[in-house]
Amino acid sequence: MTRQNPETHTERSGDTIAAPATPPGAGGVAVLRISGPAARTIGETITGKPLKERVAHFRSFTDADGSVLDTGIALFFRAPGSFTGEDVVELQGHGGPVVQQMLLRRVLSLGARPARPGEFSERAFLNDKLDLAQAEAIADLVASGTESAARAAQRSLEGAFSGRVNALQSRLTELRVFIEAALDFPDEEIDFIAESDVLERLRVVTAEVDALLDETRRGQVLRDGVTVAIVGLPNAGKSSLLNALAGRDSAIVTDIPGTTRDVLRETLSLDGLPVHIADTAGIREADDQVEAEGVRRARAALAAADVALLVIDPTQPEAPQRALREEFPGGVRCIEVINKSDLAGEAPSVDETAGRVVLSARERVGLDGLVRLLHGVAGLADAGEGAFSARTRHLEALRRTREHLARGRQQLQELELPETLAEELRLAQRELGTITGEFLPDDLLGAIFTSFCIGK
Ligand SMILES: Nc1nc2c(ncn2[C@@H]2O[C@H](COP(=O)(O)OP(=O)(O)O)[C@@H](O)[C@H]2O)c(=O)[nH]1
Ligand SMILES: [Mg+2]
Repeated sequence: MTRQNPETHTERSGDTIAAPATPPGAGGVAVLRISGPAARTIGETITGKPLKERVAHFRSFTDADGSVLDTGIALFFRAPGSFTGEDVVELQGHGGPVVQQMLLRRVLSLGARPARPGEFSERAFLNDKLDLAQAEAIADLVASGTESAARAAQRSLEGAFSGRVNALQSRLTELRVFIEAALDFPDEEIDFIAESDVLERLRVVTAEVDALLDETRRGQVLRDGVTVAIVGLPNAGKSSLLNALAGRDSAIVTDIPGTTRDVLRETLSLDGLPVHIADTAGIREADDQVEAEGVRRARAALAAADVALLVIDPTQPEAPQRALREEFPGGVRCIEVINKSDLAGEAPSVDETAGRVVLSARERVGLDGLVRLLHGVAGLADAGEGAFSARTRHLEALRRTREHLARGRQQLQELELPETLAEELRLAQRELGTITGEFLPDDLLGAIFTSFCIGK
C-alpha cells in the first residue's frame, strides 16, 4: 500500500475524534482536542456562538441542559491549517479530572468518538502535514529523558532526518533513471556498463547511505541510550562505581566479598547520554546458592549489555581480573576501569585508544574520564549540534537499503546483470521509503501509532 491521497482519506475518515491533549490529573489548564468535519459545529454548540478562525474566544462551555460545565478558551483551526489537517477545535478549560470528563462526555454526545492512541498524529501524517519520521519524533520529543535527546527529537521533527532520507531517495532515482534508460538499448548494455560510471555512482550513493547509517545509529543511542553492565571480581568496587555515577548510595557497599547478589539497575543521564546501568554480583565460583544465582544473573546482564565496565582492583593481582574479558560475549564493548586510584597512589587518567580509565569510585574522582569514554563508545563523542533522533526501525531500514545496494553491485560486477541492479535499487528505495512513510508496508502505521499516547 502506498500513502493515500489526502482528499480521498479525508472522505474515508469522515468521523470526528476527541481526546484530552493534556495529561490526566489536576493542573491549571487542560486542553480537549476535537478533530474532524464536525469539530466546528461541536465547538459552537458547546460555546453557544460561532467560532472565528484562529481567535481566542473566552466562553462558557455548556451542557445539553444549558448549565455551565466550565469556562475557558475555545480555538478553531480551519482545515487544512491545523495540526491534523482537518477542522480542529481546542477547548482549554480548567485542569480538573472531573471537569475534563464532563466536558469530554458532552463532546462525545455531540457526535465525536474517542480518539485512539496516536490518532491525531496519524491523521496529520495521512493528511501530509508530517511524514512518518517526523510523527515519531513528536512521540520521542514528549518521551525524551535527557536534554540532548529532546534537542535531537526536535531536529527530527523539523525534518533534519527526513531531509537526509529524501536526498538519498533523489540520488537513487537519478541512478535508476540512468540505468533504466540504458536498459532500453540492450545491444549497448555491456558497453554501457563498462564505459559508464555506474559503479562509481553506486559507490558514492553507498557511501552516503553509510554516512547516514552512522548518524542514525547515534540518533538511536540518543533516543534509547546505552545498556551498561558493571562487572568484575568481588570487592573490585563495582557497587561503589554505580553509586559514584548515580551520585547517591544506590547499592550496598561493604568490604565483604559477595555483598551484591541481585542485579541492581539504574537509568542515569551522563552528560546527556541516557545510560541504563546494571551493577552485578562479582563473577567467581560461588559455593553459596544465592551468590551462585547472582553470578548467573551477572552473566545474563553482561550478555544483554552494549558496554561492559570491567572494574579492576589494582591492589590485587590484575591478571585473573582481566581474564574475565575472555568470557565476554561477542558484541559487548569493554571499558577497563582501574579503580581505587587513591590506594594505588595513581592520578586519575583516561586512555581513549585503549578504552581504559583510572579513577577512584570511593573518592569520586576521575569519573568525567569514564563518562567521556562512554560517549565515545556510544558514538556520541563527535555528535555535533546537528544530531537528530532516530529509532531502531529506521536503522534496520537503512541496513536493508545498504544490503540491496551491495547485492545490486555484486549482480552488476560479477554477473553483468544490470536488470537485477535496477531491481535492487527499486527495493532499496522502498526500504528508504518506509522511514518517511512514503512507502507503507501493511501494519506499519498501526504498529507505530498505537504506541503513542491518547491525545497525541
Ligand atoms: N580506597 C578505596 N576503596 C574502594 C574504592 N572503591 C571501592 N572501595 C572499597 O572496596 C570495597 C568493596 O567495594 P564494593 O563497591 O562493595 O565492591 P563490589 O564487590 O565490586 O561491588 C569496599 O570496602 C569499598 O569501600 C576506591 O575507589 N578506593
Ligand atoms: Mg557489589
